[in-house]
Amino acid sequence: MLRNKKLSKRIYFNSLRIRMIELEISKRYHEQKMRCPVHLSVGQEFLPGIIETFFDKNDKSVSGHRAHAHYLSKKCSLKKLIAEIYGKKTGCSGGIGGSMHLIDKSKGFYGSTAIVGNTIPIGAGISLSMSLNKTNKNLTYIFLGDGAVETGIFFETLNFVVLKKLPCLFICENNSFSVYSELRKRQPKNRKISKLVSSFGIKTDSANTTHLNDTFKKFSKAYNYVKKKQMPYFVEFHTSRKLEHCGPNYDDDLNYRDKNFLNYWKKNDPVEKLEKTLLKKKYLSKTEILSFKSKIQGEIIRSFNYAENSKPPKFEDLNQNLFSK
Ligand SMILES: Cc1ncc(C[n+]2csc(CCOP(=O)(O)OP(=O)(O)O)c2C)c(N)n1
Repeated sequence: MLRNKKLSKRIYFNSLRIRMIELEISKRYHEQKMRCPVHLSVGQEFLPGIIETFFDKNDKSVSGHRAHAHYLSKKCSLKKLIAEIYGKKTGCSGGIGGSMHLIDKSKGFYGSTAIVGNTIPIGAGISLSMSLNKTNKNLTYIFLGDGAVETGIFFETLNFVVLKKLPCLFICENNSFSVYSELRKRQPKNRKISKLVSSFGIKTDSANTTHLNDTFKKFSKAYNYVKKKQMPYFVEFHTSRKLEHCGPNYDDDLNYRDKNFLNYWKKNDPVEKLEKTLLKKKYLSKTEILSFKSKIQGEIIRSFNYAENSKPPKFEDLNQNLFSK
C-alpha cells in the first residue's frame, strides 16, 4: 500500500476525515442537541479508511453500535449521519434511529443495531440471498467487536455460513475491551479469536492496525478471496479506541485500561503514523495536510448546519418503516 502514493494518500484522507467527524461530534455533544448515545471510533479509523477504497455499491455491510466509520466506509452521506444523530427527519433513518441505527440501502449499508451480535445473522442472510440469486460476485461485510464474539448467535452464524459456503467477510475489530471488561478477563488466556474461528473450517487471518502495510495486505487478501471464491473469511484486526466506550469523553483516568496498553496505542496511533510516513516519503506536504483538513472541516460544518436546520420527525412518522421492504 505504502508503495502506491495515490492510494496511501486516499486512505490517509479517509481516516483523517473519520477522525475529524468523530472529534467534532465529541466536541459538540455537550451542547445537548444530540440526544442519543454515541459510540465513537476515534483510534479505529484506519481500517474503515482502507475499506472505502474497495467500494462497490453492490457489496453490502451490516454493523453494530459503533457504526459511524463503517457507514462512512460505504460512502454514505455525512449530512444524513449528522442529521440522524440530531434526531432530524432528514437523517438516514428519518431521525428516529439515532447513532446506533444507521441505514442507507442505496449504498449497500444494510443497517446497524444496538443489540450486540444482532446484525451478524442478518449479514449471513444477505449473503445467502446473494448466493441464491447468483448475483455478480459480491460480498457482505459483517462488522463486529471482540465482545460480539461471545454471543451465541455468532457461533450459529459461523456454522451456517461455512455449511452454505456464503460470501461474507467478517471484520472483527478487536479493541481488547467490551465496555470496561478486558478480553483476558472474559476469555481463556492465550486464546486467539482468529484461531477459535478457524476451527469452524473458515479461513481466518489477523493483523495489528498499527502495522499499516500488513493491515492493508490482510484486508485486501480477504476481500479478494471472498469476491473470487464466494466463500466466507474472518479477519481479526487489533485496534484501540481513544475515547470512552460510549460518549464524547476520554476516560483513561478510570484506570480500567492498563497504562502500557494505552501508551502503546498512543505511540502507535495508525492515523498519526500514516501521516508521518507519508510526510517522510514526501508523498504529502504539510500544506497538503492543511488543505485536506480545511476541505474536511468545510464539509463537517455544512453537515452540522444541515442537521441543525432540519426539522424533527412528526409523531405519525413513528409508524413508518416498521417492516422491511
Ligand atoms: C446483547 C447485548 N448485551 C449487552 C449489551 C451492552 N453492550 C453494549 S456495547 C457492549 C460492548 C460490546 O463490545 P464489542 O463487541 O467488543 O464492541 P466495542 O464496543 O468494543 O466496539 C455491550 C456489552 C448490548 N447492547 N447487547
